[in-house]
Amino acid sequence: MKRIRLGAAVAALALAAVVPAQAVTPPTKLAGTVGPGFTIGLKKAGKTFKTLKPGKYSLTVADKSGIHNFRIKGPGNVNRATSVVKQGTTTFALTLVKGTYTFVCDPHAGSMKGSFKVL
Ligand SMILES: [Cu+2]
Repeated sequence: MKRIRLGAAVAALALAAVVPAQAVTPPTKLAGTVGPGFTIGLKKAGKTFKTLKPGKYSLTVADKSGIHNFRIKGPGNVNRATSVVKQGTTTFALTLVKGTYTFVCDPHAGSMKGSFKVL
């Protein structure tokens, strides 16, 4: 028993030593906006897009209205949103997997919406 536990401890230490040595890729930045009019948008490096690659993203949403919000929803249990009544800037850490993601303003989901695919 002791030997097994020691083995596990050594394995854990070895893993801890290896993981930080790997290059950590910073998350790709995305910028979402909603309001002040009836507009919602999402950009990467200042441009709209239709597709992204799977991976880690940092989404900063500028919510510029007290009657709109910004919700992003899709595969991998992604479902994050800003408040409808509050304004301000919020950053979400997202892990995107293959599939279709949508972003909407909940109170006006019929008209204020967009989507993109992760391929
Ligand atoms: Cu709205």
